[in-house]
Amino acid sequence: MQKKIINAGRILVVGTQGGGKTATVTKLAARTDSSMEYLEDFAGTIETEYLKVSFDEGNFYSLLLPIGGQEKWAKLRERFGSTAEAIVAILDSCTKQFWINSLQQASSISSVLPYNNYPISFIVTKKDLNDSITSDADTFGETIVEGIANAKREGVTYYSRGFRISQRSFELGNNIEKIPFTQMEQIIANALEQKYFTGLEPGNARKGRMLLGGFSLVNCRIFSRALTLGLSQQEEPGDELAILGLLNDMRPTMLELDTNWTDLVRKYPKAGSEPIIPADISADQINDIILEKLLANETDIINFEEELNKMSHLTGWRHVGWEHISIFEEEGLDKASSLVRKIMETISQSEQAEKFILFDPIDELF
Ligand SMILES: Nc1nc2c(ncn2[C@@H]2O[C@H](COP(=O)(O)OP(=O)(O)OP(=O)(O)O)[C@@H](O)[C@H]2O)c(=O)[nH]1
Ligand SMILES: [Mg+2]
Repeated sequence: MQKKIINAGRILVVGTQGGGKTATVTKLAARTDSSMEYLEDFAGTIETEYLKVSFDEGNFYSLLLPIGGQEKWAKLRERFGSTAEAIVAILDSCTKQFWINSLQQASSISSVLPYNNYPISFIVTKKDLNDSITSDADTFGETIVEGIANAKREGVTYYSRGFRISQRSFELGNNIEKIPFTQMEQIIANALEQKYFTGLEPGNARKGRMLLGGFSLVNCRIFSRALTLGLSQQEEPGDELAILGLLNDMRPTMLELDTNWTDLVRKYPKAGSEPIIPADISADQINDIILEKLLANETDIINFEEELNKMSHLTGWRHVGWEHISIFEEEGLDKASSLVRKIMETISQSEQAEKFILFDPIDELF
């Protein structure tokens, strides 16, 4: 008897940059395709990738498309979204302030989807790192307070234009009371990099060893940015989505990319004035912010799920489920894999809907 081969369609994987879209999907694809391997990469996805995830000896499959999470891929995301069969949103469990950006990416697609019962699910990543940081939160606080003290005394050295290539520096001075966001982001990234990595080589982000499980160079940067945001205050408050958009514009720190808040705010005019961080912040305060504002727990995930469900009458979504996983544990990959399979099965239940038909402006006007 001839076997039936089912292609369940294309599944779009969205979420804020550095959340783990490429890593998660590549690991899933590698389970059935031995030529695939996930290699840690300092650069983010350019445009998109096409990765085949299959079940039943390859007879039931989908193409998963992790779209680059940075803001510059917004139009591409919408264009690809209009022909995708389902959405998986990726949320980083170590930077929960950025979740709203992932949700925004998913909903930007649903405005172009002519479907009801459209399958959506979310995968919360970096469970391993969430655990490591929780148990090391005290050390994070102390390391950063030390980093600020060093920066005041000796100034800050950083590298731009590629990994550790062109060296640059800035002074803070001993009497500084408020540190601007751009500089604080670099101080935190430097302090954590110095504490949690060894053997880093200029020009080669793949060399060097992590000293804290799962805390990659990319994770160090995404986390430093989220923590700087968590510690900051803004004199002229900006719009939350504009701020998150601005922060999601680049993968390295702003200074490593030779940019800063003042330049970026021209692109995100609603983001408000550059946030500042009190220079005398204590290790305990940092610790509290990490635990309250950055690291997600079960309640955060359930609240997010409620938000998603509340939106479904507008979006046409049918929420299929969620998992909180680490891509470095088989158990996590098993869960993600079952979830993807469930999404693929749900695809056949989505229905064409009238409500999203776009009006024709020419017809309306004449
Ligand atoms: N510790 C830990 N790190 C993870 C996990 N999943 C992803 N990462 C790390 O997160 C970083 C970013 O992962 P990517 O897969 O490149 O993120 P992305 O969402 O594709 O990012 P863009 O392509 O920029 O949109 C990498 O250093 C990954 O190794 C996880 O479960 N645990
Ligand atoms: Mg990617």
